[in-house]
Amino acid sequence: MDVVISKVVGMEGIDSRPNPTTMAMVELSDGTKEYAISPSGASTGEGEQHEKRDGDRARYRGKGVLGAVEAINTRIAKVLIGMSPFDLMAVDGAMCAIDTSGNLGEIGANSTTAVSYAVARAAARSRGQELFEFLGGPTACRLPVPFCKFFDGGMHAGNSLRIQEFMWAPVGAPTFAEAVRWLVECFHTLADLLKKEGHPTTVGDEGGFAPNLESNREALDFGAQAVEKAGYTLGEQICFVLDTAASTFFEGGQYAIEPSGDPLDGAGLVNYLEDLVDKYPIFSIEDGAAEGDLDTWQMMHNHLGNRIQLVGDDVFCTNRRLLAQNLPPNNRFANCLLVKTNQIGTVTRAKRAGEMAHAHGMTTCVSQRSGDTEGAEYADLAVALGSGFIKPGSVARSDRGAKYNRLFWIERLLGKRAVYPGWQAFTSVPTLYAKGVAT
Ligand code: 2PG
Ligand code: MG
Repeated sequence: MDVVISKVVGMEGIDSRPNPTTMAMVELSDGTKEYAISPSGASTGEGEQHEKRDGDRARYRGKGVLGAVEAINTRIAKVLIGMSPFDLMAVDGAMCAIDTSGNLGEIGANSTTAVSYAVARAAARSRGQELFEFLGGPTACRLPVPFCKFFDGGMHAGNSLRIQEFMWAPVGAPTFAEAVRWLVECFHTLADLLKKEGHPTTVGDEGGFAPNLESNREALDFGAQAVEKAGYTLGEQICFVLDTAASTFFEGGQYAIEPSGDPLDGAGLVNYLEDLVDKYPIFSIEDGAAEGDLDTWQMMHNHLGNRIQLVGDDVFCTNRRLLAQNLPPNNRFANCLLVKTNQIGTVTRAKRAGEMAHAHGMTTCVSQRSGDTEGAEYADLAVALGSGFIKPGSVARSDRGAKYNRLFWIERLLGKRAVYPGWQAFTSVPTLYAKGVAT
């Protein structure tokens, strides 16, 4: 007898922030049971699929997800029961077809994300496969370079920093496991430096430190000092990566990117970022401009597109239709796609967006949400896609560490087949890619 989906159950749980979130359990006719849980963002793009919340102020300050859970237990379960779990594209397609809103507004992307991953996990387990093998097939063997957050700012912390994410990328490491060792050592060294200067070592939503610093340069100087004191070479072994999340400090055509000082217009912002790239080894910037400000994106690409990776998050929302703005016959303004499953609602859609980016010479970075969970499925998605990069947050806090730990296992499971690309992950930036070829 063919194995089919026999039960789909939704439940309300909590994420790392903590806010309520949607959990799903899927049971197959062979008795396999698997679970998954949806994450949730704070700095969300306008084009994201809809996250269904109850709005009942008497429960969880209005953030309850009982309606989304009900959608899983009724409408989604009804459609999926009896379907093959192995045809994930059909399962995901059937779920999305229930919803006529055009943005999953009726059943909620928080329902579909949890169910989609639960089905994928059950299918993999039923076949005795790892999730990355089920999703990526036998050739999936590339580990992503982790972007490790050392400072949280913007909407992810209550501190002075406007840039949301200051990160290290261990591009010179020989393996994923070594890369994480370097990051952990740098993280502890940074804690020592902060303490010495009288700053708190409490962390923000994604596990990065969240001190009140006076400028972005001060933040980068701390990051640089930590790398060097820990015994690594900045710009060779470890480089900087930023997610400015510019939409969050864009108001009235102006960007307030510094903790203090006058806001900048688009041209001013591009000059500012170019200056930072000249002074520090920053090799990737995500959402350097606001999502609706394509002129500034274009200007940024003209100035920096050949030197560094420009990652689109809010501007694409993992959506192939939005990604098409960046492909011929339109002008390219970003060379990397950020992939977040819950932004688009299903594993299949996220994977297809990543494949579309790759097919057009862009890189991909698979990402956390700031409200994340113990689930580590997107680590498997990164390997399945062969993404050059993953953004799990800092190495502190288990909601972030779960993804690093999953990738330790995947590297081990792949054994000699495992590839850690380091610099060569920068396939859309030839000058950076070449550094990996030279070493
Ligand atoms: C981002 C994400 C994840 P959020 O902007 O890239 O780091 O943040 O989940 O809050 O959208
Ligand atoms: Mg982002």
